[in-house]
Amino acid sequence: MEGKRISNNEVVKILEEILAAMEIKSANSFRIRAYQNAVSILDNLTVSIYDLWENKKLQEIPGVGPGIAAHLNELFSTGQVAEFEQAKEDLPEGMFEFLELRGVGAKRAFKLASAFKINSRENARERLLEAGEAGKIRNLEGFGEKTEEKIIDAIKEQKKSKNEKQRMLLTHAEQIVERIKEHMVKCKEVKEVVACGSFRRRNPTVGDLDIPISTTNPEKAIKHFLKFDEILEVVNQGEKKATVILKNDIQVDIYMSTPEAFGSMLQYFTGSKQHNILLRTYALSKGMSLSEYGIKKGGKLKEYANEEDFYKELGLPCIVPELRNGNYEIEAAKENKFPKLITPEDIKGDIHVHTELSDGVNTIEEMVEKAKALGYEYVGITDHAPSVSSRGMGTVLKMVSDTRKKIEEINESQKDIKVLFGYEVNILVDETLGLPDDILKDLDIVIAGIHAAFDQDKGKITARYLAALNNPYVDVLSHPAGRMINERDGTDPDWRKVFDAARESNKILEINAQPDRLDLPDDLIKEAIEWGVKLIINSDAHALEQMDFMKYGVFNARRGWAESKDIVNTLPYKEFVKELGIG
Ligand code: DGT
Ligand code: CA
Ligand code: CA
Repeated sequence: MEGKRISNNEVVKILEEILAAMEIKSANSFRIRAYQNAVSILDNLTVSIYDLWENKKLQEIPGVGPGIAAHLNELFSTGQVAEFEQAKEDLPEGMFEFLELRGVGAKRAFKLASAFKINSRENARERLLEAGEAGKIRNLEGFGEKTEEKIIDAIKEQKKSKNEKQRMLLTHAEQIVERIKEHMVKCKEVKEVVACGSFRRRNPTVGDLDIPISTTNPEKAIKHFLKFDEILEVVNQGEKKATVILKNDIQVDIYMSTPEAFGSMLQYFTGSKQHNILLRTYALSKGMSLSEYGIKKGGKLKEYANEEDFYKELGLPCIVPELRNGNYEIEAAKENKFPKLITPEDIKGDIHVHTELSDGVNTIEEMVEKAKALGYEYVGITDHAPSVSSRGMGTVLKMVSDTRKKIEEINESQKDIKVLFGYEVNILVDETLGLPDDILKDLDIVIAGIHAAFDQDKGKITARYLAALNNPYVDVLSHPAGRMINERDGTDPDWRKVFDAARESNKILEINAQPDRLDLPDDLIKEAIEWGVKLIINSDAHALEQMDFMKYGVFNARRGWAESKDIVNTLPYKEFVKELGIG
């Protein structure tokens, strides 16, 4: 098939625009849901959608049904979709430029473009900014002064970040690294392929991939690498290194090394830059100089096949990549005072799991089966609490008792795993919780979390957290920093007060393992531990595959210097329930 190559980002943007048009026109809500689902899946793909289309594999993408596949087909063959063009025809075109602004959805975008007659995309945001700065947005129905201010900020922010490329999430980087490795091992002369840089340090986001390759024949290995079918453009090609851009816009730097010097290469390209700078200073004080080729002592270069020997030469134990952030790790290494970091195998259970009873996609039974397959001793089913104000107390009580009964049945029917029952309740703006104490007191687990009004000032956010921590039935504070990577910064409470309150009331702070949350962030994990606060790592899975996200939480905890004793879900069941005061 010959078509018009369109990048994944552009495809997603086109679909998001059509979704907005559907919303304005109040299209069938099932159709909207199906589209939203497909868009979020396509947005997370690391392979080229265009390539899948070319190979007639569109329908193999989960969530892409025949309808969307037909639209994509039309898009790639003709460059547009007739139905989309029609749907957008009578809408002011400027509105589509507003969809990427934080806090602006389809309806607001439509209202803004209509009110100011912004009918073309050209200069649309500039025109909206002008209207905002002239104080005209606040007068529109449903807007107000605060919203006006937010829209102005959002436009300015977007202007700033326009040329800053988004960093990819660690999960996406992992998939790409796997495919590169799969390709490289087909070359006989390649001995080892290790993705270094921020990837190896398990940074939550990765800018580009840095991949040293151990080989006996650099020329052949480079040639082989350049045949990788996801390469869009070769930016730079030398005898021992190459830089390419992949079709998904990711940059990959590869470096060839002999097996004898591979350790030095790994050390150098793992970084971080700050770690390397500090290490170099330390080495200089001992009369040694470092490079990616080895260590020079008295003018003589010595090579290292592995990193252990490289660090040993400096009189240091090999520092784990997650700690190489220029954060006292060299001091700790000098004194051999390293924490024994937690590992994924230490985790004995996951107690933040959603099911179809709220916004998850699987049943309780399916999530329990998955937890068993992961070898856990316990799993907590903690859906978002049903809302008393919208459903009424009678209905809520019935839902709670039905769910409890179901979980009791599962516990009676098998002995492999203990299933705990609880809810994730909202910490509301008025500092109360989403369920009354009468219900909370009978639950095994209460997880409290902020899900709205993140941008309150420090005092108010802190007060909300303290109120939740002071409730005797709350066990865990979920995703405490409220950040969404690449989307929003999150809350900024007075952390010392939050940590104090958690420690004093014996409450647990969560390390949420969702790859776009990783919340608490690593620096706060380190601080919380120093402050004597207990932590738990949860997947917050909304589908059974997401229970595998646990490892990202563990990586993040390692970056925060956490040992297994700092993380309560490394405890076996009996001690864990004692810790939570269950039973
Ligand atoms: P990224 O790609 O932005 O997520 O972050 P990194 O850490 O992967 O950084 P990158 O790709 O610029 O460089 C890869 C590694 O190369 C870095 O972690 C350490 C090493 N490196 C880069 N620039 C320097 C430098 O100026 N001095 C030293 N000593 N090492 C450097
Ligand atoms: Ca990098
Ligand atoms: Ca790089």
